[in-house]
Amino acid sequence: MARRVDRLWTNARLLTMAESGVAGRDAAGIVACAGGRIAYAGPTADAPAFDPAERIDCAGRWITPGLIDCHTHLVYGGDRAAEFEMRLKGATYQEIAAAGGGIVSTVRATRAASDEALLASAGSRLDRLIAEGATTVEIKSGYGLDTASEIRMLRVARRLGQVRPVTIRTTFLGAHALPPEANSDKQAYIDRVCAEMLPAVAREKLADAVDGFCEGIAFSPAQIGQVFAAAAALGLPVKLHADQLSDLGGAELAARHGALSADHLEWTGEAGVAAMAQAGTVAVLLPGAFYVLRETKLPPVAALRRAGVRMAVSTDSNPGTSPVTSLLLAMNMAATLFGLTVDECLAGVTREAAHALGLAGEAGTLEAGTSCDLAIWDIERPAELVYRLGFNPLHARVWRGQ
Ligand code: DI6
Ligand code: FE
Repeated sequence: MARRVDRLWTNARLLTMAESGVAGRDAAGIVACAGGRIAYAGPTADAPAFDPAERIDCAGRWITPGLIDCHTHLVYGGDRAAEFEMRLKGATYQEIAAAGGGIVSTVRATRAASDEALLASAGSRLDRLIAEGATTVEIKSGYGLDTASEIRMLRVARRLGQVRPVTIRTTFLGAHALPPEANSDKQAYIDRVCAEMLPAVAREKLADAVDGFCEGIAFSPAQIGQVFAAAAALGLPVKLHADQLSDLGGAELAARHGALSADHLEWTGEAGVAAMAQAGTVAVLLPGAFYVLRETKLPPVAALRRAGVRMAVSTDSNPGTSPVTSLLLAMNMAATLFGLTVDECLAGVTREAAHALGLAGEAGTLEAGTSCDLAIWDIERPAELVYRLGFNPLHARVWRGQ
């Protein structure tokens, strides 16, 4: 008896991204979907008999898992075009931040924006990601920096998941920068993050994870450790903006707290890589920020690879250091600037990005049981997704089987 399914995509070439096999490439494959989940994805020859309600002929197109952007700051007010112009004239990111610009200027604009304005501007950025095949997007808070504003950002992020056909994961980033009213007292602000902001966010179940910015212009390892302990007490997983502009031991700190991911990592040393490998912490590489800030210190990709650390690739979409809304471009930059292979780039925006969000087995691969999130591409070979710039060959996108 043929198994009844909702949809069957036939005559496709599959990049299943399953852990086994060379990136799970199947020259002639099918995908079957039942109840929004993949019932089968693999070679046509090995497939059981299916009786689909709908059959879609892919005419030899490639199917990958729907793309996952595992590190974004999509919700914010205003823009930072003026700061971009200042940097073109020679000011550095750190100088602008120290002078009250940078993240804090976006905090002012975000607090001043209405919920509707935040939803609209973030929605249009999200649409750019969706148009390139994204089916899961992580969104951080961190431009509110007081309880009410952080909660507002996270509510807007959650609402985006109701008004767009995409899975949204939210991350509380209260420890992103010192708000203007904090009078330079970082410790008092971190105490407030732990005692007031984080519990309020957790009470409303508005965050799937907790993040922090460990950096000279932001918070110390001890302060981030305090935030991570508070997150653990509330049962929330953690991740970290680590070693982006200097090596404060961010990778080790993240690993010590069993973080899902440590992100950026330009300044991470051997000890940090070893700690991440030991803890199973994913390395999230963010070449957009590296490019925009014209950084020269490269993340330790060869060491991460040698140590078997999973490497994800993400846009870091934010108004200051990475005004990027293209995962295809992020892959190109990860290859050209960081030396990732095509297979590493593709895994970085699918399977490994799922690991960075704690969604392994739920998204990021084409395997029986995972959410039926697909990107169907008009390409001859997968490398085209990485090597072409400003080219979007998405033919169709499927989210939860639709
Ligand atoms: N690192 C980044 O790249 C972003 N945040 C962070 O902690 C930058 C955010 C911004 O400049 O607005
Ligand atoms: Fe970031």
